[in-house]
Amino acid sequence: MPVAGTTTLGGEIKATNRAGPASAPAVESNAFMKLGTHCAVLGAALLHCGMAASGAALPGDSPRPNVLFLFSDDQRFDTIAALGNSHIRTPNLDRLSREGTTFTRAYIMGGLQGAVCMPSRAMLMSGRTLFRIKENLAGQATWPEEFGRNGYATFITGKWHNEAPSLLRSFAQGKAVFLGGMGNPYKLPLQDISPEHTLINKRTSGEHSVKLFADAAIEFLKRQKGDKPFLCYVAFNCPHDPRIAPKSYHDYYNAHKPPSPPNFLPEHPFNNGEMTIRDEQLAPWPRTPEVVRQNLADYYSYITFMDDQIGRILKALKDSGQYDKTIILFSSDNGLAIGSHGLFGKQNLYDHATHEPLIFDGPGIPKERQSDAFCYLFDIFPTLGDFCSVPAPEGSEGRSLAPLIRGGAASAGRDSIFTAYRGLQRAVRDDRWKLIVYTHINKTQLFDLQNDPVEMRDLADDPKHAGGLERLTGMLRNWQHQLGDTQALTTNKPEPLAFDFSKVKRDKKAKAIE
Ligand SMILES: [Ca+2]
Repeated sequence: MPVAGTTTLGGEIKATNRAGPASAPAVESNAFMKLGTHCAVLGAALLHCGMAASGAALPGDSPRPNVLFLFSDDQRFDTIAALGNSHIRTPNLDRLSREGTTFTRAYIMGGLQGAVCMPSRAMLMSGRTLFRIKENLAGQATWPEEFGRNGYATFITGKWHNEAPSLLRSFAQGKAVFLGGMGNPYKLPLQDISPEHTLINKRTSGEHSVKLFADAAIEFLKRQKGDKPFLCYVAFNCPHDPRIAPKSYHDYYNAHKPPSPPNFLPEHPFNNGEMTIRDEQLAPWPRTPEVVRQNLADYYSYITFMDDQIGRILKALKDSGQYDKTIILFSSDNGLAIGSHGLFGKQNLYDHATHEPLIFDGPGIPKERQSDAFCYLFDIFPTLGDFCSVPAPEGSEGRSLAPLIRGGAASAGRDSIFTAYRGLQRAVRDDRWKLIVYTHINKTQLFDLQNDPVEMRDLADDPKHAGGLERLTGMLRNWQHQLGDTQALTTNKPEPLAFDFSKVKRDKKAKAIE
């Protein structure tokens, strides 16, 4: 049964935790809340040894921890049971969250095209902000390259969406690599990286790709004897559509369908500039609760299947004897609407599209902690670099979260988060308020996230909030200036506000947006 007050989709974890299960840790504003004596003892031990300040040495007998990087594809932030979703089963992600530190306000900066995965991953790998990346990373150094240069064995399995040259530059070893955006998991084209840094063994997956990626990671982990630290990057093509899991998972969720989200709408209330892109064509208009619930059931089936594969990888890590020397990281490249606000895709700036799960676990990472410090996915590698004594590649702009994790800082130094989608949408959020600007129609939305975490009550036209609107617009312009974003926030030739769905012919075989 859902916990009373639990927001399953679109809600903030902060609100969820307040009403959530007794075991769910609470969030303390821009700081950590310690739970239990264990982490307090660990924190004290860290300080006693001077490790928190040094940044290099960590508990355990290795000053250079391994990294197991688990990365999913299109997974919303609110799809982990331990973080307050009582409708999904994610026992292994739950365990990671309980045994580690979870950032509850992690975001992607957005995308300048519909296939948001590409810029998201380019930002992750390079540490660069949105307007300074090349999506194929040509001429831009990556963090895995730097790990390799600094003595790490680097390995990839799974999805790489930034083209072959940057892949071959970034990882020394690779097995079952999918170079692309999406595909049927049973028929996915896979390749390996040869010792000569070429792509070999091109084949079709045959088995489910998510299982094959876990198999490849397990095989790599079995080979590790501790003579050299490793970076093992496992990028699942899950839960990106087509959402096909083994039948038993679909059977379970078809019998236990999640409810439609609290911010469900049959149609988006105005033309956001991206009303009929392929992702939006995955369900007919008007959306119905039944169709949304079926899509969510398939989405959750796929996530639970991936969670079981993550369990296999974690067991292999334990069996390898490397578990206590390994930092485990879990995150996802972008979110998805699936019925929230009448949308289905990731081509918007509501929280469900840009807000990501982010968990750190392992040596030096306090257990059972959450932070609501503002962070971006391009902070992940700077953080890992900090823990692993790997210097930043040229151009990396992300900030290490390690001081926060170690408890020596109150925040990541940001008081707001900026997001962008093509030339169409810009948004900024601070601790309480969120502004979204639609540049092609001269429309602005203002949400009070404290009282309306699912972004349903637009206060932009309320004269009471005129001052707040001005303050946030100034904040947005300041971010644009800092990032080199020249997009005008208004237009002289606005498109009509309303969108007429009756004239749209839905293409059921619409070209994939990756
Ligand atoms: Ca994605």
